[in-house]
Amino acid sequence: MSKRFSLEGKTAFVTGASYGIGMAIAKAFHSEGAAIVFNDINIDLVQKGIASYREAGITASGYVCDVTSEEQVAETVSKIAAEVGTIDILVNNAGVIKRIPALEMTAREFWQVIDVDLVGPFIVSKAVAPGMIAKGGGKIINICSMMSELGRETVSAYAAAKGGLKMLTRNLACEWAEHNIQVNGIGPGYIATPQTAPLREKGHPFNEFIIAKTPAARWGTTEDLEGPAIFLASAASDFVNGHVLYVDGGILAYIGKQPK
Ligand code: NAP
Ligand code: GCO
Repeated sequence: MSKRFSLEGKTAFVTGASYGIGMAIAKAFHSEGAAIVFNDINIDLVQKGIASYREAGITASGYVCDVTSEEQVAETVSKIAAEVGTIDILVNNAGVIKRIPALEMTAREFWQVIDVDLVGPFIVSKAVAPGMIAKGGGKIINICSMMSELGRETVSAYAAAKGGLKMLTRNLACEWAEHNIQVNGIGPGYIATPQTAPLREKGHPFNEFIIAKTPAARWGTTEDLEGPAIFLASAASDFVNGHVLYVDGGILAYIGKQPK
């Protein structure tokens, strides 16, 4: 791979990366030479993640940290700087979803999603940026969603959070460009991970629905996200800023299969 996509000598911090999309992105970064750091919400997940990375030949550094806690995030970012190195690449991947009709969702449930999916990326970005500024630059990638652009029943809090995350991406891009920090997003389509497992159960109507709404006529895989993530984490994207790169098999371009 040409040097412009190299991540040699970089420290990459991927939040919520003990499995799923975050782990796939972290492994891709490692293949391009980055040192891998991740956090998750409890020690069991962190230990599971470290073991999974080790099985893939990766010595990853894992930390227990709730991205909604400013105190835990500040402590973790300091530990990473001391134990691994100042963070060059941040991927705000940690997230939750609650699929509840709006009329049935409590404000507390709504806030819980906003807290992790929108406030969390703000907290972690704010904690990591000073180190990037001191180093002369960095890369921040926010994991957005189809719901950054589209709505659907039962995911009002998640869509509000991911829509806000798109605008947070654009705003931080504007504020930190002068420090050579590029802030972009990746908007995955419907990806086969534990988060979407309920929607892919055999015979679930949503499974057929999504395949019909996707020109590529398939669910995405975490591997589909690896190349776009390497691009946005590398020098190849140094003049890309405030952009959300949708990796969706064409969903956002598609009005839907025309009746035969
Ligand atoms: P996921 O289950 O959403 O993974 C999220 C990870 O973040 C889990 O390890 C989770 O731990 C962790 N996490 C949750 N709350 C946290 C907190 N407060 N602090 C730290 N870590 C926390 O699975 P995924 O599908 O890989 O999703 C990863 C990201 O991609 C999410 O932001 C999601 O919204 C986004 N996304 C997913 C899809 C898709 O189709 N799968 C599409 C578009 C965007 P727990 O296991 O304990 O919850
Ligand atoms: C849902 C799904 C989606 C995906 C993803 C799509 O219930 O609609 O979970 O929200 O997770 O965000 O991009």
